[in-house]
Amino acid sequence: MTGPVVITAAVVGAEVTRAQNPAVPYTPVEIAAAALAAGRAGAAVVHLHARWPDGRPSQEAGHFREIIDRIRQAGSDVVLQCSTGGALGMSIEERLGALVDGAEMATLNLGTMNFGDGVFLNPRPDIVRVAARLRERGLVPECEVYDGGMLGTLGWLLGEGHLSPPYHVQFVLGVPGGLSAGERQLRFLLEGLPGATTWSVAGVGRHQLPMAKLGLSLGGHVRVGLEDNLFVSKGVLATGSDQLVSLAVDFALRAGREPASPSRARALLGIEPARPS
Ligand code: KMH
Ligand code: ZN
Repeated sequence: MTGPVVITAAVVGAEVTRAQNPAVPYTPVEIAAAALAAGRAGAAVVHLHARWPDGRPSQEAGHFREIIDRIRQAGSDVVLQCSTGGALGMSIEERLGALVDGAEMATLNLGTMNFGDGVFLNPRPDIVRVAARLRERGLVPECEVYDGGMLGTLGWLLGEGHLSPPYHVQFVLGVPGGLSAGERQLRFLLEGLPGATTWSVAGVGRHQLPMAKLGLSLGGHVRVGLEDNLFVSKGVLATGSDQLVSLAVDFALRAGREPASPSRARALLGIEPARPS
């Protein structure tokens, strides 16, 4: 497989903590620094969450604004993707707080599921509401697919006109409660995609790096970072999401895939070219 690969760095997430890995960023300053380092390492897209200074998940617009401003003020043109997934237990209104000016993409989670010991609530009316908000704001949706049935919802959204291209699909595999991470599972999902689309894969925990290699070999794009995985190898903590991005870059080059620049990623994902700030 040839063609550039869009590497997304999920640098913070909502669930992982500094007690698990001291490199998990919390403040806007730290999150922006992690995003900038990931961009320098070769990520074209950063998937952003926010935190309160004590590490609790935040969907406060002010936090997202500060993160984005800091990334742009540092001169990075990395593609900015904000999470509307937030954290378990947040209302949909709270989750939409992440949609601030400057965001270019945002996630659209395609179904309710067990998520570890909790429940990640995404009833269909909420999905439709998030999709409408993304459309209003001109954001390219990244559809988060954790299990096979969510592809049915993707097809329904397209059929009802709630979603239309450009959109991107992210398969997040290995969440306890979702589809497990493996080649058979990914191939099954790819067969179920309703129509041509760009797609990417994110493996959770120890599946992250093997799934990145698999995604590369199948012609997809890949996501790595501390949100999904805290380790660089068995028992060895990653020093940051940039280290995981560097590994993904190595895998890509070995697979004959050039890591896409942010501007190439915008063209591939159907995002308007970045406006000079
Ligand atoms: N924190 C997870 C429950 C997203 O970013 O859109 C959901 C999540 C998905 O991280
Ligand atoms: Zn996320």
